[in-house]
Amino acid sequence: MKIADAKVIVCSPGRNFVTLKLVTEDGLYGLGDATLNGRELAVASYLNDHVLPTLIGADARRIEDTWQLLYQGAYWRRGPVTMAAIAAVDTALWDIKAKSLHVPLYQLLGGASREHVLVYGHASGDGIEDAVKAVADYLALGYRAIRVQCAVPGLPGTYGVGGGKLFYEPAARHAPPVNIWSSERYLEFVPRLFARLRQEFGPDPHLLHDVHHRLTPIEAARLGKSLEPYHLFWLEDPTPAEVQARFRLIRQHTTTPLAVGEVFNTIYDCHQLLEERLVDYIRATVVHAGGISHLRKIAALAELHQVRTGCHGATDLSPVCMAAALHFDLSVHNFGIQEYMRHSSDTDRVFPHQYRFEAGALHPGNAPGLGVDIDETLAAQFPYQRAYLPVNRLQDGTVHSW
Ligand code: KDG
Ligand code: MG
Repeated sequence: MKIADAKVIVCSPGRNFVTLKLVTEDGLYGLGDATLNGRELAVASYLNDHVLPTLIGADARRIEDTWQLLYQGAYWRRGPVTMAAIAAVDTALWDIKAKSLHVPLYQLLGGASREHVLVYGHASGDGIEDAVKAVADYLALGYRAIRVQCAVPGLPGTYGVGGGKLFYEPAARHAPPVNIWSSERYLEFVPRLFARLRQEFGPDPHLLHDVHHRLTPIEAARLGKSLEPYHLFWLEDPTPAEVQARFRLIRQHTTTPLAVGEVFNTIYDCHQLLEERLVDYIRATVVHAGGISHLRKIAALAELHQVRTGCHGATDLSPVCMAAALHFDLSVHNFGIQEYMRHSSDTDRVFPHQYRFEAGALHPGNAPGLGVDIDETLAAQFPYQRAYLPVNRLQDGTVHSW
């Protein structure tokens, strides 16, 4: 089963997506997401200029061998561009293999470990009472787990405040938007937000919060401690994780569960966090962590240390990635939760998919392969638009993590 054709499809149905399509000599095809928000064309070039010419004529059944060849064979290791490109090839090959065997992908990954996949949605507000209303709206839709972000009083443009829609798009055309940040104001505000949410909704809904890498370890420890009475499902990315040992300090001070890893590319980014059990959920997902093959290795290491998965699932991860993540989530034993930020209707039309939301959970469906397709004619009507993620500055102008 040789790979006969390979193409990269770049489109922008509401936002940019990079999709790899591999076609075999038998006419089967598989899809892989290669989207890297704000740096999309770098991955498209990596695939077009360097990877795809080496894949034509290769055996589509040799998934692990292809992964190792692309990883070790490049000599230059890791990094988001390389790993998104490898992920796309890996995902497309798993799609082809499952289609060739006429089974949904999760059957090849060990079969279903559960009936469906618990997901969380994104509620937000310009003030605490707006956020309370947004959470009520999500509960009415059937969600059982909700991430809550809220504009910090006195700060323009707080991360994650989405204007009342079911999806939130931080990337903007032409130039990076500039947000202004104050950790002092944020640390004073967030415990008040969650106190109000628990007062309104009681102990049952799972509540999550994303710090988006903005605090120092001791500030993160303070936040985790002050949120303990409101028992969050998780506190996400409390501090940047390039130095994994930073999490020791947070861990010494708080029992609030921690989630980290949406920007991780390989197991080497998180092995210490897992081995020392410095986090409770690992957020790496298919497109940014080397595909299904590599993500399974991360999950296996996490399982050894009782860390559960919580795959990234924001709007910039295409329905191809979402479908792949759902097959993975359904199969691994140590699944925790899946982020599910909905896509625009244009995106859903370009990527028809089988996965369905019901009662706060998703199921990938039982179509052979991933259960997701791309309408190339429609995709061509939405050409690429250059877009940038925001940058963040402190009130005195200093650049800060966004
Ligand atoms: O591209 C960046 C987004 O995916 C990210 O900001 C979303 O932090 C995020 C999340 O938790 O969904
Ligand atoms: Mg996040």
